[in-house]
Amino acid sequence: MLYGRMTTEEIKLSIIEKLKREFGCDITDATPQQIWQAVGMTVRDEVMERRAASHGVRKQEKAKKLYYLSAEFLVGRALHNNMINLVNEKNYLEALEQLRVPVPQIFEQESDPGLGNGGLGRLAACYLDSLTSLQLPAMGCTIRYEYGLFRQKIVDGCQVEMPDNWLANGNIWEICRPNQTVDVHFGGRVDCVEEHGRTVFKHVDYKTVRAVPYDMPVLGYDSTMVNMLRMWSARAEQSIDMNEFNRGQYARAMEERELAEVISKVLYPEDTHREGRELRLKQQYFFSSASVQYAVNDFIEVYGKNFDIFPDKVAIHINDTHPAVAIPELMRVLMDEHGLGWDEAERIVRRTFAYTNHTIMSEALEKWPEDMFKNLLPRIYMILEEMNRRLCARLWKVYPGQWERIGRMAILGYGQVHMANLCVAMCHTVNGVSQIHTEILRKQTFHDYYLVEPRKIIPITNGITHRRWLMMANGALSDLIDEAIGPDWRAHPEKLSALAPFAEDGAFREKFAAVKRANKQALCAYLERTQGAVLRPDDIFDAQAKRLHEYKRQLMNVLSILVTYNRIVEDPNFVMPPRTFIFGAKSAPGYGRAKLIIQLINALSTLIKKHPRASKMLNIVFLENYNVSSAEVLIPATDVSEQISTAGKEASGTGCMKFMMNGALTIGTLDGANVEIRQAVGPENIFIFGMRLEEVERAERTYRSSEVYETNVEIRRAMEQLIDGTLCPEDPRRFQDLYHTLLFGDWGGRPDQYFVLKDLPDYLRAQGELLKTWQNQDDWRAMAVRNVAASGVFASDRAIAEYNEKVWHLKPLEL
Ligand code: 26V
Repeated sequence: MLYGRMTTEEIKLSIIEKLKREFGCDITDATPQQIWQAVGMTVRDEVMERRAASHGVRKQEKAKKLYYLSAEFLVGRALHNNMINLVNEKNYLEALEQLRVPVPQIFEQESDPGLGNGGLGRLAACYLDSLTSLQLPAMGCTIRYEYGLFRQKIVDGCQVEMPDNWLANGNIWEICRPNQTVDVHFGGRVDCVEEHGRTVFKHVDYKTVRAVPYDMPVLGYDSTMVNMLRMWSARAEQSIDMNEFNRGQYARAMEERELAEVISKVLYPEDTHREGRELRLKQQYFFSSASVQYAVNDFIEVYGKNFDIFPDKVAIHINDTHPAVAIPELMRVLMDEHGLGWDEAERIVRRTFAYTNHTIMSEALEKWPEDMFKNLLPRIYMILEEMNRRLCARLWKVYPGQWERIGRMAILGYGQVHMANLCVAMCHTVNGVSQIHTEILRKQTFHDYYLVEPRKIIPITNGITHRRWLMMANGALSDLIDEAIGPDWRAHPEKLSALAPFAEDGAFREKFAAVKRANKQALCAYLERTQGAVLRPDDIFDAQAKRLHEYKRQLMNVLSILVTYNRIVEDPNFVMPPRTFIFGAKSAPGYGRAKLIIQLINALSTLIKKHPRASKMLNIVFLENYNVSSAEVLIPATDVSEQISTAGKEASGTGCMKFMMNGALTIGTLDGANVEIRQAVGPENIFIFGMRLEEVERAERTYRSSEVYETNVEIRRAMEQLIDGTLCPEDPRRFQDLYHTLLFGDWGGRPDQYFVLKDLPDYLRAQGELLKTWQNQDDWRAMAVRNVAASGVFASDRAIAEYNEKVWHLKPLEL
């Protein structure tokens, strides 16, 4: 337990004091934003006190430190989370209540940091939370994107991207550390010179971009330690060109600065043009280089230049390939800045880095044109050339004469730089994020490597932090769990298993249902307030919330709803339990078909609303701008979790775990972590349908979508409605592309490459089974309780413990 926790009285006084000092007002005339700031500053005082108390201990103890490099950290709002992790939530909520502050509205004043896009980024945030809670020294490293990804608006059913100005009101959590600024060099050329009888490489004529760090404290639950999320911000070397300015050339005076600083403006800039691709590569090198330089400086401060022990004191984790340039960057720093020889530097690098792969979709396995890479990062390119030469020579011994295979495994080849190959060749450990995904990495994606080093590729199934996704997002369920099994599960989430017997307890099930119902009402209120949507809280709430991608098959969900709609319209006696489908999804701005699917969801929603009888049983709501904060309201209110990707395509999925932990039942394919969810909860407590991986592999050779179309009347009907004006009377051709790709394919590709029509009949069957179960609420609730009870293994504390045991070997800091 902690010292110095503020009492309710102290909190009240502090808030009032801050309002007076910072804004010159009292609580009655403060704006909600000002109140939020005052509460935030009060929490921050406690956070910083903790940080000050634990600061320096890692260095004194000479403990190993992890740098977790990730292009994304979807951390979500910090205020409430910090209250919980300070184990002082009760006092804060009490104080706010006594000050008559409307709590949810105040929490909503905080903007959601736009530092991520999807599962990969949220996973990184969950992992920082667990690392800290387990007292493991770590630093998350990323870019301080000024405008994040984008804010999604739905206008006339279409996605419109707006800048996400998340820093508009400042960011009270961050601490700028200008003294730890480092320089990152782009362009120029490399000169070879002889110095003291050895060849050294001098990078000259480069452009410098300054990397300025901003740190956000990350608290662990009831832990004395504070880790940091370090966000690098790009600054020009010179803020303004005075010569140009004095000549009245104001735009030109600022030009250099704008060009340098564009690096930290947005996450995943559009890469459908060369400038965009180059900017992404710049971003990757920018934060990877800054992080590596910092890690080395920090190491030297504690251990001097004793680089032999570098891998015993520093672990660097590459989250997907985005930060892969950190690998040659560490080579560069060790050789060019500290004079190590190649062999020595390579030995250190190989023991330092580990890599997680998050997707097998080929378009996401990053490759860069060699000429672009060479122009932008000439010294790094040279290092890759040498690395590649040595790699191919080694592979030649294992695979003599097999040029094609060696070409597939090479870092440089066919005019491109292969980032995944770089990672697999140079990291000591590579992991997949679920069992099935790891099998695919071993048997397909990295098979050639697997044959050479069978123990390098290991499975570590993803996890989520139960602190944010249960304790914080679902306080009522958390209290109910305490009542049943005591509060031990909060520090040890695996103990949620003790809840299993309560599935058979009628009184408990009633209370459980009451919590769900209250959460559904809260979601209704939220959607009404934020986007004017009206929902019926007694409907089945069915959610598919994740990035929009064809492999995730939102389209299959839509077609299934359309089939149901047709059944209702055609049969006046048709009845079913009323059901609201909630979609939350952002599409990549340049991904036209994904955007079209968003339009289709909204068009079907409109069609249903127009039909008096259908609208009594069906409702579709598109949750605008799905993000961490709206997920926190959506997930606790959901009854049915849609996890319906084509088998083999979803690396893991983590939404599935969050829904499960909040008592939703899953309808899903045997893909990603669904496989493990089924193992954990038992096949009778989940609705599984669709092709298995082996069947997908077979169908890849034999499947013809036209067969389904020709033999299944309901599916044919729904398909025809895509092109006959039913869904878009003013533009009947609107959805033609979707029809066409399902039946004929595109760019010479296979029709229906994600097997939407193929799996649709079995999906409809599973939906029927699900509805039958819903009719017996006792059964349904018992199943839901069993899902919560079985969700403990999906806590990120378990995942991080596995990473630490198998990959990082950090020691918990005792304070
Ligand atoms: C790839 C690309 C490709 C070009 C367009 C922009 C863009 C942005 C991000 C990525 C990488 C996405 C990788 C990712 O988010 N993977 C997800 O990782 C989760 C955590 O492991 C996992 O649960 C999901 O299954 C996986 O899709």
